[in-house]
Amino acid sequence: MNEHIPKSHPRHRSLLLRERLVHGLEAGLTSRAGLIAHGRGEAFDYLLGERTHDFAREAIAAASALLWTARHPVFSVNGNVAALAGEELAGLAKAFPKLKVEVNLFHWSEDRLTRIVDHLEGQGIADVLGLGETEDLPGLESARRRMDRRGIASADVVFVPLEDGDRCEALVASGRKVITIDLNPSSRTAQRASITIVDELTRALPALQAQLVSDRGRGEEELVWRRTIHDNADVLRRAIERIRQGAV
Ligand code: PTJ
Repeated sequence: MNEHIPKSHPRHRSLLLRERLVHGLEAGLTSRAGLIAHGRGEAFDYLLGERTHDFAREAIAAASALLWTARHPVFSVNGNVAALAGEELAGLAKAFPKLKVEVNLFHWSEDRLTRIVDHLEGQGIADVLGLGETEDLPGLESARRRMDRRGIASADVVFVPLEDGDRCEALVASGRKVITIDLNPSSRTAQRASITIVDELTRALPALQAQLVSDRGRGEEELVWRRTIHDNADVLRRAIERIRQGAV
């Protein structure tokens, strides 16, 4: 699918991600609105210099500590995440088997949900949730209120990249800890989450995987300390400052 994008092209990586999304749309994984959401992300990535900054690395370290010390962590997948990062997510789930994966959609349809579950299981992720018995997240009217009983409904930590603000707020209000990946440090999700990784999804997930592997076997006390001292407001302030400086 990518043969027409030469490796030498200065925007090779960015064009490749667009291809993944277009392919996702054609395969019935991604919503049409997902293309627009991606464009917004691209603009912020451009302003951030398209690289992983220190403030993102700090958030990744805190996220790893929170995931290792969680009772039941669940990763929530939408149509964009499925199309962009199925492979990266499979790597993460393999390195950190405690993580359950659940499909949760804003533009809900059973057909798309089933396609995404099949796509992720085809990537090697076992027992993808979302099609089972659900209950509603209080305070949310959109289709994203659905929580699989075996997944988000019983989770203490929910990882929700590329999230909409209402759901993030409702998850936090329900007492759950929320980790997000969002290139816009001013979004409501970024501001409300417990830990915000301001970085591009497909760069952040392999970095998180490496961090989880390096934290394997680390003492509980150290991990709890790391997640406790993490200052999300400071991370967001530094990301906004980086955007103000302009792309270099
Ligand atoms: O598949 P569905 O039906 O659940 O719909 C999913 C979308 C993405 C359409 C829906 O969740 C949505 O509209 O999201 P928003 O509210 O546009 O939020 C997406 C956020 O993610 C924005 O702040 C973007 O800047 C950011 N973003 C987009 N692409 C990336 C990203 N952040 C990191 N990496 C990206 N690749």
